[in-house]
Amino acid sequence: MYTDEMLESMKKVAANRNSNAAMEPRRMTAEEKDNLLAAFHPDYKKSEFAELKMGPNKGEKVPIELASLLQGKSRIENYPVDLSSPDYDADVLIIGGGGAGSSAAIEAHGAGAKVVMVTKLRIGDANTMMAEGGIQAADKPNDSPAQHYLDAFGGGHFAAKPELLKKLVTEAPDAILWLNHLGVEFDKAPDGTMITTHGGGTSRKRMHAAKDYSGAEIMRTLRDEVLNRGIPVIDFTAAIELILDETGKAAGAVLLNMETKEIKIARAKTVVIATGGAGRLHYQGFPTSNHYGATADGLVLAYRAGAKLLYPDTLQYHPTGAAFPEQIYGALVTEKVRSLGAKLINRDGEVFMHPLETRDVSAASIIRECGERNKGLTTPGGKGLWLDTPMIELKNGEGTIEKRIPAMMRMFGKYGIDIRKEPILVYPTLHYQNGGIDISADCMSAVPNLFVAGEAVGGIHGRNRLMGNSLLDIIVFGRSAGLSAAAASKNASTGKLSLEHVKRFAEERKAAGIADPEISPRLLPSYSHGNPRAGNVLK
Ligand code: MEZ
Repeated sequence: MYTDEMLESMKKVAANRNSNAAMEPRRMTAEEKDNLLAAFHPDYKKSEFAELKMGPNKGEKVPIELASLLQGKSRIENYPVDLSSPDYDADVLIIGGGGAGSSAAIEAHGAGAKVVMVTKLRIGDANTMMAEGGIQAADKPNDSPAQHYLDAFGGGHFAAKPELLKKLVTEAPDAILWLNHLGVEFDKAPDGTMITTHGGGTSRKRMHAAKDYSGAEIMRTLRDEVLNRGIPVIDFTAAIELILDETGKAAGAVLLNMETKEIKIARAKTVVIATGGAGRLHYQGFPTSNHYGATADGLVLAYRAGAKLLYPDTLQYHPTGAAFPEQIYGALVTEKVRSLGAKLINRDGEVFMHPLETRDVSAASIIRECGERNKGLTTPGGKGLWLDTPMIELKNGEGTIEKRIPAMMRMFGKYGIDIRKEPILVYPTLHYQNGGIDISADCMSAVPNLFVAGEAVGGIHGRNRLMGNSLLDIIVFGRSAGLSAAAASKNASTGKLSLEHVKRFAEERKAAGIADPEISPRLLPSYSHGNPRAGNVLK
């Protein structure tokens, strides 16, 4: 299965393992990091960005694929939609069935609101389900939310919106308690204290985990809670346009049944967008760790309705996507593998960086090692280098891998790779959208009564996110969006439903001279013709 080059290189990795495991690689200086990012991080590749010609972020650069969707043609542009007799009526309409949407639904329901959730796949088909390594919270005696803030603010290049980051870190301990009470099976020591580890860029061990399927465990618990409460979940139903009222407030959504293609109307006093990320747009041709529905839909809907985006030009490439075998190309290899002691090793068996630099720095360093330095190995998808997993048991003792990262052991084991004995090949994979819809601390966007939570939000993490702060933000901001929306719905009445903003957007697009616009939101990725960057599967 392995190529000769891989087998030769593996011998060098094994020969150097003991000395590599014992060494402490130095951290890069701030200047080294800045230079590295500018030269090798995909966010700096100017040719991959396009300037928006219209909408609230006109004049700003975003990834080419996103520009095409944001300036796209509505699915209902030439399609008469009857708003006169809505199919669903809610106080709070939640768009998205992942961790943020579910947390919002639970809290809004708890506050007495009539909640309806719509999701284009099924509840739980979301990036939350695929998160592995853990969730951060400063709840140990040697730690504090202030310390958590400093780590995340620095890691995000001092660009996070202070009020959002403050909310994230101060509400984190309560988020963990909330999940624990709901039934999440966190890893605990025999005395009941939670086991915590480091992530890249953290100064304290504050990563709480459920082995290496933390997201699946959290999503399982949230989904049970939504269903046990009897909250209506309309699945296989995508929101394809927001509905506003005559004063410009969010008032519902036009829905598309993904199976029958029927159009339905949801009227609501408030709307929460929790549609997640964009990995399935495969920016710059990268593979992705994201779930099938991650196509930036919420950004498109909100943009058309007048909401501004913050940092839509910054993406996270997780340093360690699987680079081999081909069947799992791009799948997430959790950062917890490095937290437990595995180091990144080049073709010559050399450690070339500290394993727990922040993600953007780590990804850029791997790209440089495989590219300019030509110290990577050829894989079916391109290049890769080693993550020396056997080091974990050298450092922590036999049995650690099976106990702490069983999902990784299983994922590679399916292909005959025993990660306790052999290193694995990795390369950066598109993982997270750092930017998104701009919100205030109560989760409201620039469109009144339109709330946003989870990966669709921009600005919580600045221009780079630390591991475990995303599972945290879906809980903190999901809960908050649910509570804010429920409170706002008490004073809101549904006015006359309107899609005038969609018409106006079409006129603006024509005036901007955008020819042959793509239909958006994309809803599902297209893998036709072997080109994941091309096309729109649902016309
Ligand atoms: O926060 C994340 O993205 C995360 C926990 C990923 C991982 O490496 O496991």
